[in-house]
Amino acid sequence: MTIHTVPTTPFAGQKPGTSGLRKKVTEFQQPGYLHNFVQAIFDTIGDCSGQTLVLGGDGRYFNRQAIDVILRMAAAHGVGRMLVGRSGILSTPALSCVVRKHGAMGGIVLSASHNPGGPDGDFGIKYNTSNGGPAPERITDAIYAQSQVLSHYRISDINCLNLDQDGTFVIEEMTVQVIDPVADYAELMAGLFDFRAIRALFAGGFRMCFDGMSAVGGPYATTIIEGMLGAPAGTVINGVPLEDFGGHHPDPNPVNAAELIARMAAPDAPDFGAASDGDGDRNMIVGRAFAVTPSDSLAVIATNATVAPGYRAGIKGIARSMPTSTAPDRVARELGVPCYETPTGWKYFGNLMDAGLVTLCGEESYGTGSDHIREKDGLWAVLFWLNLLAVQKKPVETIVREHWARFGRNYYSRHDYEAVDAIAAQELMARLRAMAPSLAGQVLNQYTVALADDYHYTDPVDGSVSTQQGIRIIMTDGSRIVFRLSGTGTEGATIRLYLERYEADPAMHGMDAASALAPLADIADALAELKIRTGRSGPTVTT
Ligand code: VG1
Ligand code: CO
Repeated sequence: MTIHTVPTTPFAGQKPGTSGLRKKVTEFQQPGYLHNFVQAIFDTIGDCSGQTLVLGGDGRYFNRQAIDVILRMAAAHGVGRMLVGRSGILSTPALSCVVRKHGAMGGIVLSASHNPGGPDGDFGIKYNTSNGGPAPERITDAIYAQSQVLSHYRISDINCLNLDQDGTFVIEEMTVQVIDPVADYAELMAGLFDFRAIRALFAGGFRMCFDGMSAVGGPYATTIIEGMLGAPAGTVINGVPLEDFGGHHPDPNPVNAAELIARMAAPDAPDFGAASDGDGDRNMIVGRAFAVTPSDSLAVIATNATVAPGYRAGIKGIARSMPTSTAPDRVARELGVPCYETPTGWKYFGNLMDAGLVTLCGEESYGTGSDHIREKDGLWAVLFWLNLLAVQKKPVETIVREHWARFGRNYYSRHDYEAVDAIAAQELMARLRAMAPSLAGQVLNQYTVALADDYHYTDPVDGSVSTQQGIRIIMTDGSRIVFRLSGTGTEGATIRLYLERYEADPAMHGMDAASALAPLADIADALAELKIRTGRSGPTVTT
């Protein structure tokens, strides 16, 4: 066993985006590419001697090779103990749970989340800090800066070991502990939710379909929903993680989880449907022929938080990302708790949760979670809904419609223009940025603009500032149009257009979202010249 110092030269563009560094697998396969980024992480986090780190990923193609490299580099950097999920598997929320439970210094997550996998798909890597959450910008910026100047990496030449069985072994001075990827997480869930009530629900004939999307969520859902909660075998579909997710896009929305949506629309549909994404941190909630928007799901969870034992004492506050609908804000107002608005990406919620300012967080992109960990948590949201259904014994659709009747309905939709020309996308955003200051007061169709700006955020806890987080155009009635560029894509640029319209009158709650939002979509297209500038006749994906 020898530790080698290997000369290397920087790769351009190793800049973490919304959630870590995401690139094509082929880019990661270049000799030294992964090594350089991991070296930049070790250089940035400093002395790890005697410390514990956690390592795991969503099992996609290249996961195993990456685990091998990272273990050998961690050993070369004197890490005391590495907790690794069996076979290199840990969902993103499970990794966050393990970091917190075992007092680790941090963790390395291997995932490109909702992006497709396989040899032609995407791979990703992200560093999480000791609170279990994604590293804040100041750390990801430092990792990037280091990746651009480093001249060597350090790695042990030890042959890597069998990670398919639980156990402990030593490489160099580092102890490697292979752990059950599900156990710690399952125990945490059992403490938050009323498993007895949910078991009784299933025992009474309640039927559910959970779509694991051939991603990492499957084993967690199978152990907890079919195992601990007694749902019949077959409740979890696509429950075995595949390196390429069966060729699908592991993104739980009505477009990509079409199989689940079809089952939930069938005459013999189960009572409840759900799905999670590549790394298990997103969720979609579906009733019979009724998909719940993520923003509404967060609002419903906030309204009913106290049904779950872990939240009996009530919630301290809510945080949502800026493009997420303002439905949760209305709940926060009624509960008398604060509602924070942050830029897109879970890393912005960490400080708020650490400071005890919020309990629940959510994003429009099918992400929901709480301060039980510091990542969004797909299965947590599903278990919350199961707990709610076990208590209220009403269909999902009824729960949501009653919520709208009480708080009003926020019609909401996101339009994605994927893989458009990067320069055209930059120009489109630059033009909107320049236009924003003059929009206030303008009348656009039936709307009047109250405020238009390029959203920036000052973290209330540490005062850090994040600029250029999306162009928002807010109308006098609270309706909104938001434009931003994706920070997780790996091809060209992806423009996201977010549309929201608030409707207080229950008589107006029966429209489909597309028609309700059509006037706002027209205004957005006219302002941004979306179709002309992207050369597309419409969005690639509408959710
Ligand atoms: C997207 C979503 C964002 C989410 C991020 C990571 O980012 O919009 O809300 O936090 O993905 O989710 P972007 O920059 O592409 O819009 V995950 O489940 O891919 O880690
Ligand atoms: Co994800």
